[in-house]
Amino acid sequence: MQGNEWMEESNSIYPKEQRNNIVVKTALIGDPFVGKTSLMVKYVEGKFDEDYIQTLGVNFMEKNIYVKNLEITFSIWDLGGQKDFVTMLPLALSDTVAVVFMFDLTRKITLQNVKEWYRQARTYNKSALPFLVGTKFDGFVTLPKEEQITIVEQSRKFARAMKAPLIFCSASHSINVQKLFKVILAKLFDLRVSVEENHNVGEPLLEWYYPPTSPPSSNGGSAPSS
Ligand SMILES: Nc1nc2c(ncn2[C@@H]2O[C@H](COP(=O)(O)OP(=O)(O)OP(=O)(O)O)[C@@H](O)[C@H]2O)c(=O)[nH]1
Ligand SMILES: [Mg+2]
Repeated sequence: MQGNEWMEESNSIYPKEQRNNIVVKTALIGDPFVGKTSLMVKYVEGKFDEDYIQTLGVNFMEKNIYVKNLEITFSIWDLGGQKDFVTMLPLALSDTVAVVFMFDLTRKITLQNVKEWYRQARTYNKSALPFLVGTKFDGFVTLPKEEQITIVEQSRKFARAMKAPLIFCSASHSINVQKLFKVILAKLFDLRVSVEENHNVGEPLLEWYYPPTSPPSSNGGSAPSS
């Protein structure tokens, strides 16, 4: 599928009555301050705010995508990372089809903590597809090279264990935000999309084939058949 076949609401050429709607509930999970709310707001509203407003409980936002006459409503559920809100995991995860486990690329502990988030999430939802997302790539590139390499290796290890695509992004610098949601749809619906992988350390990683295959062809990646 070519990128220009994905459209935002204002561009839909199909009248509402001719569209089929499908809701894709996606949950954003991870430690406080990793940038869950920022990613959601950036994707839905295209905005970024440097100020931190802690999420109390669970928030959600919606965004429509059009693929031909199919209307896909992303229903994005953003759970506050403070331990107290773990009681709301069942709500965030009920009927969820994709879980994005998020960590801050500049704070290693937040990656270690993904293990516990994953364990908890799996007790409430065993079927949702997992995704591993490293945030604040703009800060990550300022770290010493050796540290970047360690973080890349550790995050690949986690992604392999979770059988999850691995994506580094930055909400502040608009890196891989749209692509993350494209990859989610591609994995969920086994679609071919024009999202190329990136395996280069020091660049925003985008490794979404699982199990890993040979490097993507020059005309872009395609979804695996399994
Ligand atoms: N430099 C940089 N800062 C970011 C990025 N994404 C988020 N931030 C900042 O990180 C802080 C925390 O972001 P939030 O999105 O509120 O974090 P959260 O994960 O929702 O936090 P909780 O609601 O407490 O769970 C804010 O000050 C954001 O501006 C990014 O890509 N780059
Ligand atoms: Mg938040």
